[in-house]
Amino acid sequence: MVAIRAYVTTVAAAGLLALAPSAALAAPTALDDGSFEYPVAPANSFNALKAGQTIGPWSVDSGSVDHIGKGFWQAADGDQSVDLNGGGPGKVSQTIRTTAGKTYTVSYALAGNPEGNQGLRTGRVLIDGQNFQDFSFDTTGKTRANMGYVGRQVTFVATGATTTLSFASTSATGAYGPVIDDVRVKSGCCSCSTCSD
Ligand SMILES: [Ca+2]
Repeated sequence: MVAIRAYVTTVAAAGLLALAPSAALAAPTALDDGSFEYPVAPANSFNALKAGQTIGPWSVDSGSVDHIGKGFWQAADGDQSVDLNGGGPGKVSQTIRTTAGKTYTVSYALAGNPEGNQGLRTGRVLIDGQNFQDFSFDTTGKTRANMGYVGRQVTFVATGATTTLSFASTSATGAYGPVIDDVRVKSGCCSCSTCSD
């Protein structure tokens, strides 16, 4: 009787797993749309998004950001990117599957909104809400057609089955913030050979 009960429990557990998102069986890291290509933002324009709204799999957690459409300015990958300042500093996050104790490397392309008063645009990468990397980008001399993206990376060790990755502006530069695109997460250390910092 005990054995039968154990069997039934196992089947029930498997049934629950089958009902979970199919992503549960996918690769160990699963950042979705790190290029901000979905949804499609207005061409030659952008969508202004506030805290509580989403950009595909990304959530806007605080402040406001602009989801930049094709043609508005150069993207680092694909057509679209994100200005982490909408009306002011904002923050976007995505929770990914991780394995506790494993090392992961986040790489991303960084630039800044070249409009307004050119100069430094600043922000940070947060892992589970903790500041893991401050970044800055100088937009001096940059244009919408030549954004001057640079590759950056940051490495973290996961502490749980999920990890929340966030990019936040710390830039008190009004509507002109740091710009990110082409976010990738790979297991292991320092896999981005072209990245600096
Ligand atoms: Ca993109």
